[in-house]
Amino acid sequence: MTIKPLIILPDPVLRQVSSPVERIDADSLRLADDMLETMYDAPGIGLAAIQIGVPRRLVVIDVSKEGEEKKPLVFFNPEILTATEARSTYEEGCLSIPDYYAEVERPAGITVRYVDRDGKQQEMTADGLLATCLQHEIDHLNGTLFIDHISRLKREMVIRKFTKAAKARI
Ligand code: GNR
Ligand code: NI
Repeated sequence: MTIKPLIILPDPVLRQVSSPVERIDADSLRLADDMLETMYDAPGIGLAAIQIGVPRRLVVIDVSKEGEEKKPLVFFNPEILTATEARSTYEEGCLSIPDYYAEVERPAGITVRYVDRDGKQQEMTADGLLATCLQHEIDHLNGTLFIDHISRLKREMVIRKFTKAAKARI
């Protein structure tokens, strides 16, 4: 397994729409394992393939609490089937927007359809942090970032800050 470098705002790669994973083979399973290792190293609770520069519809998540047993989840081609009317608000962060956090309101519960590591179609109903994280990751597959859900003023401030930092690094 390999820890991969993370793509950081304002890299336009983050705005790409990812394509479906065609088949669950050794390559796609290795990609999932590399993503899990990269996520645990960061550390983060979720990662979309595009965050390591791979435009494929693949998400990994682990929302287990520290000190508890790890619970790695892998979702190929996840799709939201239903969302609750009820909303919940979490302070979100993103490994592609380091050290910036903001409250985002999203549906409190969702049902997702996805393909698992064995290539089997599955459905999962999620609430709490898992529901929020799944929506954050599925947004990445569509080129959407959590800052797209905050005020334009805040979003433009964050983008400006990260654009300046990127220019200073070149
Ligand atoms: O590590 C992460 N924490 C987090 C906290 C609240 C809501 C969503 C997340 S996902 C984020 C990792 C990440 O950037 N995934 O794309
Ligand atoms: Ni993110």
